[in-house]
Amino acid sequence: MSRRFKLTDLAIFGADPAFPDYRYVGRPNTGSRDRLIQRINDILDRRWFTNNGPYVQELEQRLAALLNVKHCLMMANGTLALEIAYRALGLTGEVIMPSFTFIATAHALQWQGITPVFCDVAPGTHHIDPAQVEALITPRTTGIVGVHVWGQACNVDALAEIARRHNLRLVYDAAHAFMCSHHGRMIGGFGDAEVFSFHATKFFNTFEGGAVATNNDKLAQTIGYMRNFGFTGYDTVEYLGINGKMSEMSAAMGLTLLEEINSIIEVNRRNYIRYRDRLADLLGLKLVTYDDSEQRNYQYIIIEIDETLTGISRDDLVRVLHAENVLARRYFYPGCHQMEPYRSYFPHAGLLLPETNRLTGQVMSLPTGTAVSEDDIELICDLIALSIEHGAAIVEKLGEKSCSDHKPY
Ligand code: T4K
Repeated sequence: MSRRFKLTDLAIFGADPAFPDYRYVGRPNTGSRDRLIQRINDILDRRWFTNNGPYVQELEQRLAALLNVKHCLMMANGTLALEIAYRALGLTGEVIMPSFTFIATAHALQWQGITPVFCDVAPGTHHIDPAQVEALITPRTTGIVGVHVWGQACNVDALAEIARRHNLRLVYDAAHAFMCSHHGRMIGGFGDAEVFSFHATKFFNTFEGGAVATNNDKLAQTIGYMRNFGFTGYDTVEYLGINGKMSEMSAAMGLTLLEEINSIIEVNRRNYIRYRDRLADLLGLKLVTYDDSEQRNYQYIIIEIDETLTGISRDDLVRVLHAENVLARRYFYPGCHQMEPYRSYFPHAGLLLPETNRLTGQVMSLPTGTAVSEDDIELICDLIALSIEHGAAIVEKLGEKSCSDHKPY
């Protein structure tokens, strides 16, 4: 692995890739193997594998304390957690949500016959625009879903006010925002409920997993029943339920990673600062910055590429990096409204989403986390700087090749 300083050092011009193996966005953090194996042995000895086992209960208590919420219900994954939260809150008809999010936020609604109504992001932010939310409310609207994109809170005050005035339920997709605060208060306690993802690619993972956090006792009880088929007693079913339970193996992973959570965040922060310092002077490249006065997980390194200034598009930059084995990702490309079934249901939705359309064409995510070294970041930044310096030559070389030509793993 060596620094890259001239155009012919780039793999698209025939050089060896900068990295011999892939650098990923979303490489899982692993934690102490000894502690995990110890817990797995406990699980095997106990022969209690799932259904509200002791590790799940312990994790729920620890997370509720960390997030300063009354209830944190562990789930099999974030998508099921969203579905159960939506259902337990009685959402029906239409629900307003941003299109600039991972597809699961929308699918969890549509899966239950609820229509996601796509809202634009507020200019200058990556978050749902409260002014447009208000304009999208109809007699069929029952709720709003805000997404704390990149771990930064969306406009919770404005959304709470709109929800109160129109008697709507308010849910937050907090999949990116575990261990993040807003005005000093931990994300998890806003709205009627907040939903986390603990998928392998999140900085805190339980292999697959998720949670619903809420301060509402009745809602927590309903969610608890719904994630276990609706059972309220040994032989009694009172709700339409599903299997949303977290397994003991997943909880063991969560408890193990929790022991190292601060050092993982510290690595993410160190990586963020290194990227921030190295990318600061590149014209046309804007890094999403984190306000250090809040608690942050720093798990996403997000840049926006303005091609009119850089001379190279976001997609061409992704192609250059992929050739170097740096698997940067386009997010949230192409936007929920451009994916099926929504693209067919609402073919003109994009007309109301100019900011979302701009962002989905400009935003990308760079590798970080404990699997990425400081030297890796130096080299990735060299490659980005070189690509911007020689934008025109790269664009000519790449021609019309599509960014989705390959998924290289
Ligand atoms: N809401 C939001 C805002 C979300 O971001 C998500 C999930 C959800 C809701 C739903 O929560 P879950 O139901 O997932 O708990 C990934 C994840 O699958 C997904 O969890 C995540 N968001 C989303 C942003 O990213 P893909 O399609 O990008 O995954 P994939 O397979 O391409 O993996 C990403 C990268 O991670 C790859 O470069 C390889 C690497 N990787 C992945 C896995 C699974 C590893 O190195 N090891 C692994 O085990 O969706």
